[in-house]
Amino acid sequence: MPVEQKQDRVILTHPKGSSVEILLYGGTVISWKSGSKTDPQPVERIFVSSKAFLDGSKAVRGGIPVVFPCFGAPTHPDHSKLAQHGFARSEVWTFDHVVMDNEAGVSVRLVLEPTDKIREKFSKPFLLAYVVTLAEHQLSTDLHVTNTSTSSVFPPDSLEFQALFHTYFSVPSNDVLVYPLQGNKYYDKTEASEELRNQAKEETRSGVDVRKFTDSVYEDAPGKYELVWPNGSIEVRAHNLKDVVVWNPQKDAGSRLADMEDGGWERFICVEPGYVRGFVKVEPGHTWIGQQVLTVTSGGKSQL
Ligand code: TA6
Repeated sequence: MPVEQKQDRVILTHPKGSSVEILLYGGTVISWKSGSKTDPQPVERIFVSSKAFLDGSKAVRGGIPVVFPCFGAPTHPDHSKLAQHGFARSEVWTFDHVVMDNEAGVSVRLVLEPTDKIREKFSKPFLLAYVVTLAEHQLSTDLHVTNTSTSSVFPPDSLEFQALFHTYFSVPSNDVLVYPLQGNKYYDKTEASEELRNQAKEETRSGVDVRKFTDSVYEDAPGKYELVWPNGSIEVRAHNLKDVVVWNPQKDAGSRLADMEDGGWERFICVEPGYVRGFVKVEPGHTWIGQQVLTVTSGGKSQL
């Protein structure tokens, strides 16, 4: 069954064997199983901590959390009452409809509209639509943000936000590199002082690793990335998402996360396409779309 709706999740199955599972809570992709041209055997590509909460009690530790309308601690006045990474990853989305279901792929649309609970912390009118599309070796996630304001005040009631796909990629070890970030400006959030965290650095490495605690925000990044490990690789393409975050807490920071399984930091890398330096601005009646396209370019069962 290409699209299976369950009480708390939607499961997409591609005719060639790949699959994706989306929790309605947060619209969080919690599984993407796919093979590659070199090894068609589907393998889990997404990391979810075994200690993650999947019952809606808190944001999922792993998967692809949808970060909106703010990344990190809020800095915009419209977001001042929100928690870290905003509300989209902690609200229950609604299954809207099947967008596509054929040999090429399977695609569904979820929506999130303001509830009283959201409006208590975020007063701006909006409509979020999340389109998840599964192909044989590819997964894409598109976030559509519409400013539904009908106000005719001047200046227009614009919607200002940040958005990011907080993708946890499952990898067999920390022996993974991210290309091409050499020469790119980035901000190092592992720095002890706020002054240093706000100081731009230049990436000097050809391939970026996460063997030590890494929390780097690359600004105006290439928009096409390759994650490479000894027996596999995944390409990440981003559209309308000018920045990318690379994060791995490693043992010190990771063991302090109550929902992070022991040693989990050795089995994932977060490469997170987003618009997080500055704010997207959408005028009433208009829609912004941010997309990531993930393609397994090599590796499969043999990588384990
Ligand atoms: O994307 C990296 C980051 O902003 C890190 O600073 C760390 O906080 C991570 O997100 C996880 O955040 P969370 O709120 O899910 O614990």
